[in-house]
Amino acid sequence: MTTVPSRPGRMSALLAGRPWPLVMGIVNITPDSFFDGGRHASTAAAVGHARRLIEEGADLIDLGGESTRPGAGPVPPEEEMARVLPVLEALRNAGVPLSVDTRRPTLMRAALAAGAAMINDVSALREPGAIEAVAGTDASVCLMHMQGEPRTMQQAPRYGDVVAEVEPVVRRVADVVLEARGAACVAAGSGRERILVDPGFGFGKRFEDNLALARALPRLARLAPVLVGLSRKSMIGVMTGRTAAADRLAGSVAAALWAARQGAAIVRVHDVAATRDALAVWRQFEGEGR
Ligand code: 8Y4
Repeated sequence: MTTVPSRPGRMSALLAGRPWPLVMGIVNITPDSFFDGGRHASTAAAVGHARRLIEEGADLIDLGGESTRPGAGPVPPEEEMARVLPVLEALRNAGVPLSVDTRRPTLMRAALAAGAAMINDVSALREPGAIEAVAGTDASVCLMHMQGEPRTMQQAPRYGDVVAEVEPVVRRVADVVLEARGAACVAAGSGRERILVDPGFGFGKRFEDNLALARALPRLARLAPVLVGLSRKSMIGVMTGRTAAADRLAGSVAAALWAARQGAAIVRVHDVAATRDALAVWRQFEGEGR
C-alpha cells in the first residue's frame, strides 16, 4: 500500500474557518458569441471578463469550456482544451486561485500542471481516470451531484427522497477520492479538507428537488465545505417570474445570501460586485463585521 503524503492544498487557508462564503466568479469560454473573431477573440474576451470579475472582488474564478447547460451537447476534447488552457495561462498571475470546470481527466491534468488550484467537476469524477488525475495533487476538488447527462437531464428527473439520494452519493465519491490517495490518508482523515461537495442545482432536478436540497444545505455542510451554484438558474426564474436569465440579478443575490446563511463555503456567481456588496451588508448585520 503506497501512502501519498497529504498536503493541505492552496485553497485550504482560504476556506478554513470562514463565517461567510468565498465568491467564485463564472467565466464561460465559448466561441458562440464571437462568431467572427475565432480563437484569439474568445480567449481575449474571457481573460478580460475574468479580470473584471477579479476587480469586482472575486475570491476565485471558475473557467469552463464546455457548456453543461440543460440540453447542451458534448464539446470535442481538443476543442475544450483549446478554449480553456490559453485563458488559464493568461490568468495564472492574476492574483486569485483558478478553478477549471471540466469532466475530462486530460484537461484536469493539463490544468493542474498549468497552475489551476481547483477542479470543478459536474460529474463528480465519474470519467475513467478522473480520480487518478486529481489524486496526489494539492488541488481542491468540487464533487457535484448530477442525475443523468446535460443533454437529457431535465427531460424527466425522478427521485424518491432527493436529499437522501444526493447525500450518500456525495459522501461515497468523497471516500473514493480519498482511497485513491492511499488508505492511510483516509485513516488519518487527511485530504478531506480539499474536497468540496455541491448538490448540483438544476442538474437533473425539478423545482421541488432544488428546493428540498436548498433547505438541506446545513446537512450537506456537515459532510464537507459546500459550493452552491444558483446564479441566474431557472429555479430563480420560477420564483421571480423572470423568464430571461439576464433579469435574475436580484433573485440570484437573494439566493446567494440565503445559501450563505445556510453555511455555503463558496457561492458560484455571474454577478460578483452585487453579490459581494450583499454579503458585506449581511455579514455586518450578523455581527461578523470587518
Ligand atoms: C442561466 C445561467 C441559466 C447559467 C443556467 C445557468 C454549476 C456548476 C454550472 C453548479 C458547480 C449554469 C459548471 C450551469 N452550474 N458547477 N457549473 N455547481 N460546481 N447554468 O451549480 O450555470 S453550469
